[in-house]
Amino acid sequence: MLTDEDGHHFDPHIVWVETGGTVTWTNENGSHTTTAYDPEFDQPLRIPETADPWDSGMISEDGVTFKWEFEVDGVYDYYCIPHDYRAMIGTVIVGDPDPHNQPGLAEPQDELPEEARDLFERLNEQANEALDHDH
Ligand SMILES: [Cu+2]
Repeated sequence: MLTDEDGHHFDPHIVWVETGGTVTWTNENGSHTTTAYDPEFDQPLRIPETADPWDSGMISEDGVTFKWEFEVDGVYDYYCIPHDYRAMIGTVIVGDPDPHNQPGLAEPQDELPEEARDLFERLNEQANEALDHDH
């Protein structure tokens, strides 16, 4: 998670882990969250329906990490609460999910900020391509 002259980012934007794998986010600089797209946080659902959503809370110190273990195969979209409007969003692919019926691969909802919608279209393309090759 970082802020630079180009804006605010998760780097990389997409990661792919095994079922049960853990993702660790590290705050390089700035103040950020990693938060699942889930109605629990007043957002559209963009993670598997049976999965638990996560929210790191605000992380403002450099080097602080947040870890989350992913038990359910699927595509998970997440965002940074203060910077989603600047497209600070990311995707975690877990296991070997069926690309059909993944909320995380749906068309980005109209209520999402425009910059986030644009990036989601690109990330969805990359994720679909990766999963197609896999099948
Ligand atoms: Cu941020």
